Amino acid sequence: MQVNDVTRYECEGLIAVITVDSPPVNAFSAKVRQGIAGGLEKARADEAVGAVVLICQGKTFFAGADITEFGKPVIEPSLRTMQAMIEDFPKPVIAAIHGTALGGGLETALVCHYRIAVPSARMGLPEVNLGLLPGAGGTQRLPRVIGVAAALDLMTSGKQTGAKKALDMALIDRLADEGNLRGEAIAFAQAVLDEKRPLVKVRDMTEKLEEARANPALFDDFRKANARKFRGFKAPENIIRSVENVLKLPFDEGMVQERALFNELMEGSQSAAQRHVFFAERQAAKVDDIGKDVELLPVRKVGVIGAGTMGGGIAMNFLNVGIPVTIVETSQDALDRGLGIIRKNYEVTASKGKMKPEDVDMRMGLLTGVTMLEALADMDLIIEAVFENLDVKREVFAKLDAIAKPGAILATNTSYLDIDDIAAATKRPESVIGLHFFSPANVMKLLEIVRTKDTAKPIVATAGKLAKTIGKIGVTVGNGFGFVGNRILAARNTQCDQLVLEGATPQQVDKALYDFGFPMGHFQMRDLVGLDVGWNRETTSSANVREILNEMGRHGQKTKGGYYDYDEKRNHTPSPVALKVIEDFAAKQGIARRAISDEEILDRILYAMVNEGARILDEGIASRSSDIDICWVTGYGWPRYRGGPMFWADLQGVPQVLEKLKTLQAKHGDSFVPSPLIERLVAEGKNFNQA
Ligand code: 3H9
Repeated sequence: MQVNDVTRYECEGLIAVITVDSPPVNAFSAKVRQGIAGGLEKARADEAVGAVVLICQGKTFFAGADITEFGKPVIEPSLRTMQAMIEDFPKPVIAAIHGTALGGGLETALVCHYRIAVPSARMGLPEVNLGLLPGAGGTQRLPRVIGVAAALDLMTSGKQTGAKKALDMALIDRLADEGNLRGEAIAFAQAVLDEKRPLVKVRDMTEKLEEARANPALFDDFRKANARKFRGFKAPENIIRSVENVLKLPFDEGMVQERALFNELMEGSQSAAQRHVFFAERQAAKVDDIGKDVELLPVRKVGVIGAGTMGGGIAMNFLNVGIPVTIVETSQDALDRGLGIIRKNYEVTASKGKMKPEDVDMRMGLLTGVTMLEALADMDLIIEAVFENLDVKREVFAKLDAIAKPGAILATNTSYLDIDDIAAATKRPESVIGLHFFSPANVMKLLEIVRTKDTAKPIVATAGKLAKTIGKIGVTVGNGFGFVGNRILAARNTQCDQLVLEGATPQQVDKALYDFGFPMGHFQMRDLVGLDVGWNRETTSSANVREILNEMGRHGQKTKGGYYDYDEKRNHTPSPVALKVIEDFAAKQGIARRAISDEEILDRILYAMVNEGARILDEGIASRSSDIDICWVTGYGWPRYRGGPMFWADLQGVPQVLEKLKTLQAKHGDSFVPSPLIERLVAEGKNFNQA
């Protein structure tokens, strides 16, 4: 019998089964909560019912609170009211878990009296990723089940635990056979009745807390050990404080405090930013004119041209998911070096226990190294990762055109060049696309999928699917200098270079960016990447500080000197040599150096970036402002808790952004001329998200 359109109620002997079917992920929407409450009422009223099984249909158990309801008035029963009904239910309630029990989903399983799960099920409290804490009792109940240290780790990392490990930790009571969850949950419920097992309430458990009681330093040790990881984020600290309450307060008071700490996060800008990122990541996978009907091309064999750092990293992505790769280099030496580095990378991963030793050989077994492009004739996808020079790339593509089979996807990993120009070297520009990986390519999440005016839809759709397959977040962007990410980086470059000439030091600029939340400063990043990337020894002409540093052999970390000096362990210190170069160059340019405040540094950098983002949006290079945010959060270290440059701009208010740009333009010139889009948005009373 249907309780409502997402909840079914059935009886199997003495057991009532409440089944929720609310795609896509059975989040606790008002309807779901009402359905469960309705089901429980029926089970309470029916004297023939001895126990209740709570189970879900579809791909997963409850994935948590319905995030789309956050910030709206609560419709009763709230999640907590519904949980109280379950916990205080006079008959045993058994949670039957498959898929992922996440957030409020796991918290609801924890108010059930017993839990059973299939081996493939996964469990976790990922609220921290949304800038929140588990606010439906998770911080108070999980430590009581698995202990304080393990609970802190799970909640502050958002990690998921598999069902077998969950059984070991006593997070669940029983494993069911895969595919027979309903049957086994009913049998388990019957056993609970037959054995007259008690109504176990996690809230009453205390045994697992003893270890932490004996070690009160645990919390501060945990804070210290994770200080770097948690830097800037508010949610981990609120989680820790809430777990501290588990030891200090009676359960009900702990719950009151949990709610207060949850509300504090919910009302703050960090959670809004992180929730924005959550939806923006999913939105990025959707391309307006590419529906589900667009044909996807098979990608069973991949060719990579260039076995340097980039080519090697790109190849690893495919090897990691079992797709064979043929990698091409011009000489046997370069090829051997490249293959050696890939193997070494895998061996290092294995030595850290993050990969089985036998997987190293398995992955290397999928890799073929060659020195002839002709070996790529039967590849489904070929990715070029050679030197960043238009003529070189055009030459490669002209050759590929003659070699690659019809229908093959021809991709370039260029970071700035015009892909239409590259595609024009072939007779099949519709097959050409940009796949812009970020260094290190096997680690960084972002993949800019660059679509030219000619790229065929199946090629774009296939690239999007492929991004998911290899664990990347693909953002489809248009073809234009630097696409999205690097074009905004270029705007940041201009300001950073100018700021140091006008009087700031590299470390002052870097500190401002670090304090804003970037993992490292601008000049540190340049030194890390290498100042010689894109520098040409033949044509260099001391035209800027960077060229001069390169001419002096200061290429960054690898030469122990760039904008900073580096010791053997790559620790950096301010460089008097680099500062002298900057001062001399400024003098040559007639720039009078002055004291520059941190506020000016941040304003100039951030507003220049936002302005460039607005231009990119206006030109259609990005199709939505949230795509720009995703590029910068996942590719360039923009702090997730600030949501990306365009979200940050919306938070400032678009009229304020316009005012600020006008002020900066008056003081610092034309690089701050506001994008026409900003003027239009202000006139229309809209923000970037509505552009
Ligand atoms: C919470 O529980 C707070 C409580 O502690 C306290 C409350 C008082 N709500 O990811 P997918 C949508 S906070 C609403 O592509 P997958 C998603 O936007 C919550 N919508 O699928 C997408 O929509 P669309 C804690 C949600 O198979 C669609 O579902 N829980 C929610 O790759 C498919 O999603 C979490 O943080 C939601 N909770 O992965 C879990 N979840 O199709 C968040 C998803 O329109 N969810 N959607 O783009 C996930 O991690 C993944 O979605 C999941 C499935 C692993 C479940």
